[in-house]
Amino acid sequence: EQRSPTTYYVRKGPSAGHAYHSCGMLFPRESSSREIKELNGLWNFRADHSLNRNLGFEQAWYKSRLAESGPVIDMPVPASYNDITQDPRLRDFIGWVWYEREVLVPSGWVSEGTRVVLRVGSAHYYSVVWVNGIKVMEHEGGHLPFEAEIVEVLRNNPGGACRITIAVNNTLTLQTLPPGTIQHIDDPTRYPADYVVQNTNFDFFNYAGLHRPVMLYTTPKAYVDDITVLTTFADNIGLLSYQVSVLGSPNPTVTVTLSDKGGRCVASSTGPSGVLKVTDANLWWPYLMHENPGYLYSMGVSWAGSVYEDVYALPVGIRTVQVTNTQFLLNNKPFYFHGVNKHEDADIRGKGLDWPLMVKDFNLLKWLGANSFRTSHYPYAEEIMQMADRHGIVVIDECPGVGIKDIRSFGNASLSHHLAVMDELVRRDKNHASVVMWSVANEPAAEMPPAGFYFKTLMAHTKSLDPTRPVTFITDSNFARDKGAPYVDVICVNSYFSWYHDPGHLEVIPFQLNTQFENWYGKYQKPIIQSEYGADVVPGLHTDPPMMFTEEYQKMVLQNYHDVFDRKRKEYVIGELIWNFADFMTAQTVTRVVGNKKGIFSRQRHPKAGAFLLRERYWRLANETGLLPVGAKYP
Ligand code: GCB
Repeated sequence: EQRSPTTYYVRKGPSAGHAYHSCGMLFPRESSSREIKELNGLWNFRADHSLNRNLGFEQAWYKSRLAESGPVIDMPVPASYNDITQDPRLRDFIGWVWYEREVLVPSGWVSEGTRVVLRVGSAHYYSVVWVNGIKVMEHEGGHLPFEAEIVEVLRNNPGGACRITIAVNNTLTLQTLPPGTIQHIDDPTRYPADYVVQNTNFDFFNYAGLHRPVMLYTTPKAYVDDITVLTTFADNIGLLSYQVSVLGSPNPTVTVTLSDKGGRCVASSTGPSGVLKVTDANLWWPYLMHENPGYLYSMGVSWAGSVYEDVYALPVGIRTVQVTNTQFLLNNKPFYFHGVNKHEDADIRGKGLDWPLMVKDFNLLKWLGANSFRTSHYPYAEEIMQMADRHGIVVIDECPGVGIKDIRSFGNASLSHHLAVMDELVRRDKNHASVVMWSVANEPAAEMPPAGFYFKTLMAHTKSLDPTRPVTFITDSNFARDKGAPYVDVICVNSYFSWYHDPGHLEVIPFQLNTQFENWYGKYQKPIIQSEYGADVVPGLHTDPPMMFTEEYQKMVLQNYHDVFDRKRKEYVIGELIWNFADFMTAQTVTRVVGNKKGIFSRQRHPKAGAFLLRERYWRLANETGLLPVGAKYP
């Protein structure tokens, strides 16, 4: 574990954490054969403030209780640690922090025939995990889950004691996703001694810590490891082809049943792969496109041997996705994205999963009449994806490929890590009906020479992982020079006319936006989504005529964009996603006022004037483009 002083903020290479490719990553669910113990709540915590951030490893803090090696504070999980205390050194901390939690495991869990798995929903960004002082896993990258079997370790420690220690390092390098650089500044005339900063190229605060639930769960020793479901339909027959992988048993007898919402079994099959046929299938439809959106069946997968049996229930929706030159088809009907970009971001908890916030946000989406969102700029919590499935909110699922601006981040090490992250993302989210497209990056330097090979490889790889969904990345490059665009299925463009370009000049929008669309469509003949547009508002600022940062100005930007969208959506524009759903925290810069204020809701989720404008529009669009009876009204 020794780290040399010159690399002291930097952890091992990205490849270290990817030992789990061949396995599944099913969301833990209780069943007659599986139990769960959530480890949310208070953990012990200490940031390693030593000069090289390496004291925790040198003194092996994982070997005994964290409180024995130094002072600890309470730290809630899930949450970012940054905003929990009043200490600016913790808010802006760079390096290793240590979490610890002790838990008692029921004796039945350590019996023969049971697997106990420790699962971390996400940790930013590099983690090392010990149980009772024994290292059980390492993982590179935030936003995605990782897990390890720990039953052997528990068996060595009678009495059920289980001390979990997790060291988390938030540093970003040119090879991580997102990328970043650690800069050491050695200038005693201008900076304090040992001065280190983390530089990034993305516009959100670099929150860190254990952001999602940590849990222990059990399965039988032979268990359902992964399920893949592909769906289609013909007339009124729904077809689900499934593949189940069972580990730990040579010849498992797999039984699969499909139950409708009322719990009635509508199809069944045996064998590790097969096709389920459902007559009079209820398709999965987006919110506001159908009277009964987000219809989910429950796919019960079980296998039984002479000794063990395992049962797992996976929610599945039946739907198809297809892209033409001018349209995005869901269940063979044109779908128009009227939605938002979001962040996992809120006061105090930062990027930590928060149930009240999550439900509030879905209620706001529905109030707004939004039928979709993009997981800008990283995969969101699985709990959020499940909500999207159930409420019929369509998702463009983005990986953490944000801020790829340095040419050194297009090298082999970066690419192979990026491919591995797509493996993890597709493995986690492949069965979500709400996910209709993968986004492999946001605003990379796509005009640089190596970008062509990089994105060609990345998108081909993603398609090989999932041949059923279109793939894209979000661009802000020049249409003629963008080297990734040839490989996308849908062009997704961000632009901020009258904001970053021609600030204050609303009158340029109709011209520049029209030209943007004509250029991209003219070159590629692919459908286009306006994947970001917007303007900052400090809530409560008003002027007439509208000036930048006022509520009136944001409304005028939106209105001007909408006029062009309304013309172009008759041709090839297939969606509009506002930047942003809510205000969010960023690094401190001269262009940010305690964070990015482009939300149509404040960070506390109060609407600005733009929210009401968008609400009228989205409901009107739903009436025009959905399949609801004409005249369907606000809720
Ligand atoms: C963008 C980025 C987004 C920023 C936004 C802005 O193009 O994709 O991350 O927050 O612009 O407000 O500048």
